[in-house]
Amino acid sequence: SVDIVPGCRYWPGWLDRAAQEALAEELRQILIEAPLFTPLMPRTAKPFSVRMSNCGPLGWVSDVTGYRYQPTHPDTGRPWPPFPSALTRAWDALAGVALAPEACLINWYAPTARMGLHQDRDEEEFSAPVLSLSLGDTALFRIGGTARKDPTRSLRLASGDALLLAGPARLAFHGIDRIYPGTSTLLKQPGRINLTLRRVHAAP
Ligand code: MD3
Ligand code: FE
Repeated sequence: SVDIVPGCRYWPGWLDRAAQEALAEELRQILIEAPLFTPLMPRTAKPFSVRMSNCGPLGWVSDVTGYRYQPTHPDTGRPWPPFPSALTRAWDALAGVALAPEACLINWYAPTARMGLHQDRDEEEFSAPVLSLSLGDTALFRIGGTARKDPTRSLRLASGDALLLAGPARLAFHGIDRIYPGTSTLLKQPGRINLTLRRVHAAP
């Protein structure tokens, strides 16, 4: 793996093409059970350009009342589907912690979607890392430090790439500046899926 900033490790091509195809097919089934929803910014109710779903015991949601993790889909009220085994295997291989993940946020980027610079701080356990897997079109990812004004560096995340955010990178500002449509043939439409595996609660 490659170190991007302290605590941020990168494995280009961690999933081979066959593993990407198998995971993409599992995600199609998951998104039938737990359809993509459009998160809204708290207070302003402005929609995110990224659409989302989740799998695992908990899922991240955002609506006009705030950000939170919950065990059910905000539109259907049903529990989130279980993790595909490929995700728990990736966590066991790369996360380097005994704590099991509790949530996997599924982000869907249409070619024009973006995610502004933000920190992930809705979890109570920051000692556990976040593991990201990318599928489909390449994205321009940006990561800085723990202050918004800190300098940033950019990295292209391609289909099959894995990124681990641990230690000082766990609370780093980060975002997605753009998608490069037509850079992958994995998905049946232009766009990108990012999966982030997370521990939400402190160790029992
Ligand atoms: C750095 N997702 O879901 S993945 C997110 O590509 C998110 O969809 C982006 O930011 C995406 O919150 C970036 C890489 C990533 C994920 C989580 C992080 C970087 C991170 C958490 C802390 C620090
Ligand atoms: Fe994030």
